[in-house]
Amino acid sequence: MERKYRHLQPAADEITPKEVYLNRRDFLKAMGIVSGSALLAACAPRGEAPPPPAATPPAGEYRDELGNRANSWNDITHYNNYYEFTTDKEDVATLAANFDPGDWRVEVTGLVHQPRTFGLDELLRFEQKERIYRLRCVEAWSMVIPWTGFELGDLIRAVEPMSSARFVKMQTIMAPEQMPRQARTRDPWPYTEGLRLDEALHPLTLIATGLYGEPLPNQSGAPLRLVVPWKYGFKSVKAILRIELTADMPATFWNALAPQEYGFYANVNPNVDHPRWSQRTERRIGELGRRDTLMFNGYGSEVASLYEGMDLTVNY
Ligand SMILES: Nc1nc2c(c(=O)[nH]1)N[C@H]1C(S)=C(S)[C@@H](COP(=O)(O)O)O[C@H]1N2
Ligand SMILES: [Mo]
Repeated sequence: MERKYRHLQPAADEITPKEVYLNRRDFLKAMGIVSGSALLAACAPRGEAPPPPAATPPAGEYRDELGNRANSWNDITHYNNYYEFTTDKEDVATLAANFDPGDWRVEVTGLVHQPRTFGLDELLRFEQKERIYRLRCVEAWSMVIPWTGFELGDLIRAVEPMSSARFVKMQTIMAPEQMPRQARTRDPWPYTEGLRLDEALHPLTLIATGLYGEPLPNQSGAPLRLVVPWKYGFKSVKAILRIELTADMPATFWNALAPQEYGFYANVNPNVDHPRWSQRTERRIGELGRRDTLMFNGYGSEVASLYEGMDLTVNY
């Protein structure tokens, strides 16, 4: 177990009987192997959405470090943003069900000493971790999601960044024959996102390969997607195919579509309104009423130092 971020793991031993905790830990330990083969199976050319977890997790077991209960599998996989398929959140699951990722490989290139293309099996060799993170969409809704995956930093260090590298650009697949809105619209596909290198190397920055210990379903970004919990959800690009280290800040999908509304940094900030709505509160899916939005989505003690000297009242 990683020490520094131990508090970001579920405090399971405090809130569940030891027996349940140990069983689940043992299960997760086996995950590296289990999810490896399961992921490969998920790549077989079939049109079935993966099943929900065999057993519903014991009530209260999955909580974030603030004590918030995780959203259900059903919430997390039936209320999605995935504009390659549709803008209707409840239709993503159905429309993405037949998406066939094929023999997925991730090209890591640009300002690195060891450019490399990774197969999924190789990526699953990076230490797999569980992280229960809040996801705050720029549209002012949120969820708590138990991801499994590895730190993006592990991948970046493996390709040895050059000292000239300052940013990391991440791109999804271009597959208009499978993704109806790529064929239908003139949006700047493929969906591209980026981070500053120090953000990408931050230990909270995850490449998720699973959800509730199951392989990532298509609607969640199979076979792998970024998760940056202190930023608005649109930064957490799904179905990553290509990662490039660059000297200059990369152009991004939402910034290209509406630069005055969606900045590059996009840190969750209740004090900076979206031009068309307030960001002060949010609707947690599955709850009545609204919650206060937290600065950096509640991860300020971990990440605020990355932005020292930056004017946080600006929508970057
Ligand atoms: N490729 C791609 N990634 C994407 C999006 C998208 O439309 N396409 N939407 C983003 C937005 S706006 C959000 S809020 C999150 C939603 O992730 P979820 O559907 O797993 O909750 O995915 C992000 N990643
Ligand atoms: Mo979003």
